[in-house]
Amino acid sequence: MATIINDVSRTFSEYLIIPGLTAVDCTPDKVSLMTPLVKFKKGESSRINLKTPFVSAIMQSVSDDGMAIALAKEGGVSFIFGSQSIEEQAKMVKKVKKHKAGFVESRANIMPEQTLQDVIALKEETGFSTIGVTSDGSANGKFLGIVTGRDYRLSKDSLDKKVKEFMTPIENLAVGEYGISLTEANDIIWDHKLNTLPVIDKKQNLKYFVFRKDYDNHKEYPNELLDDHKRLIVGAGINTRDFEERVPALVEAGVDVLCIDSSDGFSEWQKITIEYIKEHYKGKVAVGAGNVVDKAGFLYLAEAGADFVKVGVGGGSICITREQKGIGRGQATALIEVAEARDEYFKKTGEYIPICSDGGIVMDYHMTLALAMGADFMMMGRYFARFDESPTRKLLIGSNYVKEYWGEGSNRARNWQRYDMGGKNSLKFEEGVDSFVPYAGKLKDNLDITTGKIKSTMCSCGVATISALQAEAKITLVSSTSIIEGGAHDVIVKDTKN
Ligand code: RVP
Repeated sequence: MATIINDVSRTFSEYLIIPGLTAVDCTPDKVSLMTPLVKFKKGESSRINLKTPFVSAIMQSVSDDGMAIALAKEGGVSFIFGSQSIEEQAKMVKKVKKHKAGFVESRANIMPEQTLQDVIALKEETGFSTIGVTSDGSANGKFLGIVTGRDYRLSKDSLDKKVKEFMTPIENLAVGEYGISLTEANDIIWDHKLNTLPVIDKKQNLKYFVFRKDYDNHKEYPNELLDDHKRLIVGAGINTRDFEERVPALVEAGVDVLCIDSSDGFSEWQKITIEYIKEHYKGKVAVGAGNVVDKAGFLYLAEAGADFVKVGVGGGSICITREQKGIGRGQATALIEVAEARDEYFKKTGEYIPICSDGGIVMDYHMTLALAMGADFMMMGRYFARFDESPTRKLLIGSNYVKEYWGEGSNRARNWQRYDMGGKNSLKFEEGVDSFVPYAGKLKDNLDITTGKIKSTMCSCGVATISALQAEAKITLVSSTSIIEGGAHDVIVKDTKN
């Protein structure tokens, strides 16, 4: 007979944290969110520690090189999506590793024959107000000029006016030569009173922009996550099919950490993949595995050699795996069981394997709950998809801006390897949806608020580190009636827009 677990499996919203004694010197500025990314032995520390306990999801609509740069600057890591060609993925990894603080590859570009209408559309779609004009409209094409809000007047100019007629052409611009240092670039910006300095190579191809507003950049990013060569740290998703070709290309590109991306990670495929990486790279590149939802799944991947284990099946905001296949488990219950298994494993073997809570985070307090329940860090898709830095289009729907967000199991992504059960190479049925999420602005601004809330809750618990939170937090189940009590209730909330 099948094993029936009669305990209900639960989600984050069914729990709350009970405050502990807050000491006078326990203030948010003293709270550290540092947390291990990869496994380590008792008495040692992890080779990579996150300074913010967030990683961005291995998804087309979330993690490209732009997101990876922005998140590493804030102390987290992006796992660049694997549902693209090996060459394209390796190229993105390289871009992150080559990123130089203050030098930004242009993300909004246009051709001279395009029109003012196109400029306005591009500005809306990308959110960027400085647009590079290149011969082929690419970020590294032959540089011809720039367009900013100062170059046109919507009240006077016709929408079909050609870009070449109103752009500021290269002849009228100060430019930096490729190879210039940030200090030199900033000197030109100050001397010429510029807002933007285009940096071009000998063939006049656009390489970067340096923005005046990024001056003193390094001071803005105290949590920046760097490798031994002062390059940003980056991760990448891999699958259990083409790893023998993909992993070498990613390692060659400089990837710091890999993660096997699968909706169900309790499989021999994952063990084979981990063993290949361990045998060929002897620990030089770390590899996380998953996803699992119970002790058995965790132990299997831990014993196979995983550097971290990802927890969660079916909880993602765009995920319909539970409806389609009937597999999964409430995220909180899955996390609690795996965290217990991780602690037991640590006691027994002296090896601490970090666990990552993946999917289903909706409210900021869910993050603190996940950490308190034992997660070392969390992977999020929806959260990051809402920001300027995610790779998808920003659209105006009705009177609200939204960003596109689609699942890897949707027809749009066609990431069949993630859902592969060993059969033919195709997506037989969808396990994800294509959706919109409310646009939320810049990653940094949102992250500051979110981490501020986490730190504040930790102070309420009287703890200043994630490990202390895990050891000391008191968590309680809540009834559905007390969930209502948690929001504004029995009052008429004022509409602050009026
Ligand atoms: P969320 O943060 O709730 O949006 O969830 C993101 C997670 O959902 C991903 O990290 C991944 O584990 C999962 N995912 C991605 N695509 C799909 C799908 O199409 N079902 N699910």
